[in-house]
Amino acid sequence: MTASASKAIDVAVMMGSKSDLETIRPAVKAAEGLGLAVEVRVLSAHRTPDEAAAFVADAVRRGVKAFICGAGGAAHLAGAVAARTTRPVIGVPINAGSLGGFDALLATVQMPPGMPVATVAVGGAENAGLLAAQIAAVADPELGARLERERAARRKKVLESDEEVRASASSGGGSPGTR
Ligand code: C2R
Repeated sequence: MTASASKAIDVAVMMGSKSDLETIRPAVKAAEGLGLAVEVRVLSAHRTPDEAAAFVADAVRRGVKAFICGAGGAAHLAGAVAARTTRPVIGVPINAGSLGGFDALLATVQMPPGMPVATVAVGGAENAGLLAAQIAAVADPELGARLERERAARRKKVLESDEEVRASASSGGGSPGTR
């Protein structure tokens, strides 16, 4: 067992293939940016079912607060993880083929009663990271405060854009930032 294998984890990020990595990366960035301990694994319900199940048990033992599972096509990973734990599972459907991610969306979101998977948009990894942090924040007021600051920063950005667009529109100029 490596040293990292026994460390505490807040969020476990799993993906069905290394080809999903770039799509899932914003989940890792969002969760780590909020100070959470994240472990990232390539594990498949189809191709490595035993290793995936073993990791779920290990992550639970290490205190994981939420799982994020990204997969494309016949995306069963989130459901397979949900079947093995009552910790919250967030599914990220990934556009990995000819159906634009609609296949993965349906496979992830259409869980049977009793096995919930909180499904974000196709490719919505950033929201998955934020949602995992919101789940963890229920028992962590400091994390909750960091999330409030993150929201406030987003709000400020939109209001600045609004200001900029209104100023350029009223001066009859072209699109802001292009002049
Ligand atoms: P490859 O690029 O490795 O052929 O994988 C992966 O998430 C990926 O998007 C193609 C797609 O297959 C998906 N995959 C799943 C699962 N394992 C791999 N949907 C699973 O367990 O659900």
